Amino acid sequence: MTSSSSRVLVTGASGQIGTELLHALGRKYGPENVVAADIQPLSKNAPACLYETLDVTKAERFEEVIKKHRVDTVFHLAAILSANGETIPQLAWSVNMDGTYNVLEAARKLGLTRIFIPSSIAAFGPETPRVNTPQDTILKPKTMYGLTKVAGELLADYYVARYGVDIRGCRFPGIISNGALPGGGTTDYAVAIYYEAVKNGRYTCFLGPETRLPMMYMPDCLKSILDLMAADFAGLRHHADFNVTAMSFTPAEQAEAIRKLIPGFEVEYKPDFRQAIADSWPESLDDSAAREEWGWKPDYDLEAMSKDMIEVLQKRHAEGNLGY
Ligand code: AKB
Repeated sequence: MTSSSSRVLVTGASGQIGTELLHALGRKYGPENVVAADIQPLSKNAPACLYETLDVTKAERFEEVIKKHRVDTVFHLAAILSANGETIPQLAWSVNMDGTYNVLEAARKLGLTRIFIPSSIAAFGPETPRVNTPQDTILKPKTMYGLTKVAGELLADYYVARYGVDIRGCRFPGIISNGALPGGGTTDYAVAIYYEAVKNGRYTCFLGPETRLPMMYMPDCLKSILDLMAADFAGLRHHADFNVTAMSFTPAEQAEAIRKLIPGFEVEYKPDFRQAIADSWPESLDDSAAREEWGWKPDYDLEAMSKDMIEVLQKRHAEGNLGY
């Protein structure tokens, strides 16, 4: 059982989710029990915690870090996201596949208690039903990132069934936050739009105005990770592939929500290669399996999230500390 005495490792700790997960895990387990690992230095918004430089493709080093800190639980967030994955598919394969294989092998060999490995809406593809996408459906993605996520989900199921390793994970939609910026994803626009609205009152969006995608605010993302990790394993019929969502909107609808708080906010649309990626993803998700199996329920919708994002960013901007 993961308990309050766990020692946890977060890979990809400098990233958008990693930076804020470090804070949440520090509160839960105590900062002395949280080890941050990344190939990059931590974000300036990260809390004080133990840190190791780690390239997740290096299996021996991965195991060395786990042994050195007597880690029993890993949150394996290190990954190359969808847009960067199309720019450098070979790197996406190696980081996403070798990294996932290495953490699973470490769990098997070293007897880790529990692992969290996120998947993504990128696991779906153009042949998947796009509206209210079912939990169990066609998984034929067209991006390198997406296919590594499908392989990761299947590999996780294999390690659960074959070796009894306890692995959990969610298919995350676009995650919106104000801690560390996202890097190299197709949904990054939904974060940048708030920063640009606060800083410049205008934004040039790399997706078209009617591109509807599922999204989630960071507090809900952290809640989903912690709740899924705390759930009774015996009650889970799925493992590392739970659909989770909080809202779905288009860039035009998000701009309208922002305009209610920043009147006169202007958006120009210049779709680039990321449009094709977004067009191959669901518009909305059916997350009833997560709701039934471990009680998933989000708190934030578009209005509540926009209000919070803009309040936080306007305050930081006024203090000369927007970080963008
Ligand atoms: C991306 O856009 O690549 C990610 C994701 C949806 O997994 N944010």
